[in-house]
Amino acid sequence: MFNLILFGPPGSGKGTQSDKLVAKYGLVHLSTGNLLREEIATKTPLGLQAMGFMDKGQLVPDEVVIGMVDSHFDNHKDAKGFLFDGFPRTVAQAKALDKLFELKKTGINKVLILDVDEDELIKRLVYRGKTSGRSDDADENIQRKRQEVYKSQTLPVAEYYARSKKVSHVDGMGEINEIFERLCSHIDKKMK
Ligand code: B4P
Repeated sequence: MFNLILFGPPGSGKGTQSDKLVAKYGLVHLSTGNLLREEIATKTPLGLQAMGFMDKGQLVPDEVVIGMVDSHFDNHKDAKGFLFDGFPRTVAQAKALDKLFELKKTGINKVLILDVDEDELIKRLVYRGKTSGRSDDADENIQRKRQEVYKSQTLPVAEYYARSKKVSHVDGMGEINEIFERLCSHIDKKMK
């Protein structure tokens, strides 16, 4: 199995790049953001619980997200690998993923972190908000809150993985295809 984590602040392009990466490498895309939005769209109890947190720019509680990832993992037993997009977002989630991997006798091959300036992040999210219809894109205060949450709760995950020497930073500024090529060059080196 080849398991990749794509990491970065809200608006860094994780979703955008994941779509291209899964198409190229045939990995199963596991985006917790997309899974949560599907739960909201179908008005499941989990979705209704998650919506209150997402609309305020907060993270959804760990136990909710971890349970969702567990079942997604089980639904793709024959996968040749996973691309984790937006997960893990807390150290507790990273530890839960380690346990899950231990059970499945697999592990993380690479963690790629997209680095993007904060002004550019806000600009992208404001622009996305004009067309996405996403309630967490609705105003700049929520977006600033999401950047704060990233710094306080999600950045420690990067430190957690830095110890395993599987982490590389990738410049996430510039054209989408240019950034994609940068990501691919790291993955190709690791797959050789
Ligand atoms: P996510 O769905 O993960 O999304 P995101 O962080 O907002 O955006 P992403 O980085 O994927 O950016 P995108 O490609 O769209 O999270 C949403 C919410 O769900 C979280 O706030 C949280 O509440 C909840 N959640 C999700 N996972 C969770 C977890 N594990 N634990 C707890 N809660 C969780 O790019 C942004 C915009 O920029 C797009 O419009 C795109 O077109 C544009 N763009 C991309 N690349 C560009 C480039 N190079 N140049 C210009 N524009 C670009």
